[in-house]
Amino acid sequence: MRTIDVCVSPELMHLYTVSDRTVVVVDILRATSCMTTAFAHGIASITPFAKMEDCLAMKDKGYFTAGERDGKKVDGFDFGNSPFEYMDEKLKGQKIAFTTTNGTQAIAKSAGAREIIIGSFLNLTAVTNYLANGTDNILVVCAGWKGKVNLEDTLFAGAVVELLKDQVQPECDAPVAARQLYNQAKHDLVDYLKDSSHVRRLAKLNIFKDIQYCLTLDQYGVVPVLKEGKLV
Ligand code: 3SL
Repeated sequence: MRTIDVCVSPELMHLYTVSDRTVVVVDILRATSCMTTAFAHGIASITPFAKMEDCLAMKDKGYFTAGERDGKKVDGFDFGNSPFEYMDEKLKGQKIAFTTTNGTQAIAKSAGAREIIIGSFLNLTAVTNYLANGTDNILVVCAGWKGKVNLEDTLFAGAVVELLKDQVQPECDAPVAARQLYNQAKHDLVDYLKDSSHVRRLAKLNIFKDIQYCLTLDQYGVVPVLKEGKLV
């Protein structure tokens, strides 16, 4: 039987071999929710960067620049990290260079994986169908917050484990715990997460609308895949 594991923080990536796995990177609040939304609204590609200066340099190469640090849009960037910005008609068919505090760092730390895909609650069923049709063992990489664990990414990982429970076997207790948490939380994710650290952080920025949206299931059927450094 195929296996699934959950890396609850990118700081733990040294514990995992990824060269033969499909890795699902998740940053529910909000990087991978933005990416999913952008592809659902017709973006051509998103190139993720760990470093801000590398991202900004893409401006001269015909890219829109986008992202945040500590939740706030970076000065000089075209777009921030609200999923609602990625519904903009003017982004259709365009290329974005994107950097965020945790999400794009988690993608960088997953380098070397056989395949990297992007997950969010917005494309949960599309992601699990994609994984169900594959043959690789699976690793869900949670972006967390600056190396620390967060609840919303762990819940997404648990949702993937729950939906694939008949096809894949947990490798350690992280997927088992994530699944149990998701089953406790699934009836009302917004309520379950109300005291979580990043919800409190984003609430200070007054973006409750983003939180609610990012916790909505199955809005889109897209599955962004990393190919030659670009999500397509
Ligand atoms: O860290 C990230 O990648 C972001 O998604 C964080 S924030 O939601 O924009 O604060």
